[in-house]
Amino acid sequence: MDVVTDDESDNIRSLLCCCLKEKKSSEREAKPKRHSSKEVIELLLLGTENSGKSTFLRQMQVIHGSGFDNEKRYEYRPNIYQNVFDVMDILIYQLSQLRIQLELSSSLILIQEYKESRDTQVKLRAARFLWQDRGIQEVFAHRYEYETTHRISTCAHYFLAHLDRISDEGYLPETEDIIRMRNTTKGVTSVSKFAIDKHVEFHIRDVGGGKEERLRWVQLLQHETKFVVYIVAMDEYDSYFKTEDDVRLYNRLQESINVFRDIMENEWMEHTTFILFLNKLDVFRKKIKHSNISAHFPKFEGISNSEQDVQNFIKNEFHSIAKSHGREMYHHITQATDKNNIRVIFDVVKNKILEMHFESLGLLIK
Ligand SMILES: Nc1nc2c(ncn2[C@@H]2O[C@H](COP(=O)(O)OP(=O)(O)O)[C@@H](O)[C@H]2O)c(=O)[nH]1
Ligand SMILES: [Mg+2]
Repeated sequence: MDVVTDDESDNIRSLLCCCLKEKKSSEREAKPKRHSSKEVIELLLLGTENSGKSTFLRQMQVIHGSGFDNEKRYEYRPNIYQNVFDVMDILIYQLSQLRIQLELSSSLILIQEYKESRDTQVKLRAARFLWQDRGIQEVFAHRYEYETTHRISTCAHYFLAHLDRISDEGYLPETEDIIRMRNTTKGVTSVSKFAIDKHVEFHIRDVGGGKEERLRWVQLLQHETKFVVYIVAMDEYDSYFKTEDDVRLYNRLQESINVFRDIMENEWMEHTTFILFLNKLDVFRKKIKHSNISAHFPKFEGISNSEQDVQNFIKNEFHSIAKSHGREMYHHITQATDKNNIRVIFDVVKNKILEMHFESLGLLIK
């Protein structure tokens, strides 16, 4: 859970603005880069924490990279275990907070075992049996009541549902597990290179989206970034986080809009093309059936359980900011966990980027 004080948040935002403004326009001319004989296109992934940046990049590794070999899969094991422990820690804690009864008396011993053991396999086994207890499942069903302080990751249910497989000693993560894994990105990860064809290579950079991590965006944005994919978790319209003093609640979608505005307000970003990904379509679709966006965004006008109306509203929140800065922006509705969806969307994005890139070099023959 990402908790910072208001002051900290304001400081970070103003620092982001100042640093961005420092760059002189003469320094920001985007220069095409060449590595050997290939044209290199740099793409930076931005967006608040949990929006799907790393998932998109891992999906690219599957579609346009070499996927994950066994060694790599093995390396992901602790991370996947941590996804299980993160959710189980919260469920056990909230069990007592919500005063929900366990279904089975044996679960009490399992909780003790889970809490006290330092052995990964013992903890996994305990988690596996605990998840079968209806009391624990009930705590999970109440997750929206405590998500402001103890957020349960989007794919937590997937990992709990696959605990039989994951808790096996010989477990080797499947591609789907790696795609769905939550891994808090710290710092700027190295560039992932994808050879799209003989002539073009995409260099995609993923960064941490947490508040304290956003300072690092400055260094990257000063780095002649021509193309930015800004990712938004559409399902966050009814989700909040608390600041350290526990007084104010901040809407996560509003936070993403604010961060986007901060970036747009910087004049030296004028050479950067933004592509908006409205992500987590699957979660969003389920959510709008029971959660009314008007309760969180009173200015919403439309039918609250209409996928199209709510999507248009969210999309327009971002487009109006881009437009007020005279910027054109492309957007796509995405589901980063869905390989086919990302394959198709990236193909469209790639073609558009190539068109713009070669046009800027004066190489496009119309
Ligand atoms: N169901 C679903 N989960 C998603 C989608 N995109 C990302 N996630 C999950 O959301 C969590 C956070 O994603 P991540 O890529 O780590 O976000 P980041 O902080 O922006 O890098 C992970 O568990 C992902 O598997 C999506 O479109 N649908
Ligand atoms: Mg990440």
